[in-house]
Amino acid sequence: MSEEGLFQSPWNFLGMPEDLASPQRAKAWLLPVPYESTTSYGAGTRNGPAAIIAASRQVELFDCEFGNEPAMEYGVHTMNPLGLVHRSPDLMVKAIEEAVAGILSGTPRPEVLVLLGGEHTISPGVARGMARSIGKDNLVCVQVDAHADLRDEYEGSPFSHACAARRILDVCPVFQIGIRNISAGEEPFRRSCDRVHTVFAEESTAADGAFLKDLAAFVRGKQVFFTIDLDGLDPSIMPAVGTPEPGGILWHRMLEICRVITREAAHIPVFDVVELAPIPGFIAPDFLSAKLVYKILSYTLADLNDERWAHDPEQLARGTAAQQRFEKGQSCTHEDLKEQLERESQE
Ligand SMILES: [Mn+2]
Repeated sequence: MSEEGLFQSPWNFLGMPEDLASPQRAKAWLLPVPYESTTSYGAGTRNGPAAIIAASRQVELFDCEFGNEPAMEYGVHTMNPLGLVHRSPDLMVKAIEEAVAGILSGTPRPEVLVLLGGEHTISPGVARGMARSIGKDNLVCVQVDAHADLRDEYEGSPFSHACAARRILDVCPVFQIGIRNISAGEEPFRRSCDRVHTVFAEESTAADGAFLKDLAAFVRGKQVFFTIDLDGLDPSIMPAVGTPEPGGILWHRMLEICRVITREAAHIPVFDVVELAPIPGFIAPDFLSAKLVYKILSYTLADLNDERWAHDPEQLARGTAAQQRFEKGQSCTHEDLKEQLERESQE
């Protein structure tokens, strides 16, 4: 008996068919890390990864911006969730470091690894694991967040979620976007530290997007660890976080940020999406998170070489060649697009 039609798509990110979800075939690997321990206000981030995977099965694989189904080319392997260590945050961070370093230097290994949190505490472990496997000479971090997270210690732990960026700074420089919550103790450190560049929320959301040029320069030619604390987004589109702060980044600006990074960086070996605390019965934030992960994967892995897909705001507004064709009602396969781009580059 054929299973086709009788059963739903596999229970993995995007509901990928088994062959495209195998570690041998998939260029993207997804590691759920449902860790929650030091959360200070609203709880529930331990439910984040499962909610994102559940929502992702409803995300349309066809992406208008690309004019095809990017995931069907690169494939996504959903790993079993990481074993959790509850004895102390520093032991959990250590476990994540081991896991990330192991995955990035293993065979087979992903071109892009995504970690789904869980609380932001996991991110310093990611940075350390990356430094171990790919070195830290060319490594930088871009952080989207409402909070500077520059405390050296919080509630007795240097590995609290409130110290995430400070611990990443131990490894590599950090470019922060969307910040609108910083403490009196953090601000002098921020000003004195030349390894951290902070774009506060007002500038992050300004219509001209002037900071995108600084971002482009920061990531250009670098290996980038992109860490997304979902509370960097505005609570109007992302209320399902422990500490919602008004005045955050909206969807299209978030995509602009992602395009600039993927366009300018040498590579994004790892990114994480953390702090989703699902609200029972309210699925929009879960869906947004899933779609954001899919978008970043496609920006990173879809084999597009569109020179016009640059960081210039006007060009971003015009979209990719694929999107322009889609909007004109012209169907556009990936092969069509590659041919078109090759033709145009020769002209
Ligand atoms: Mn935050």
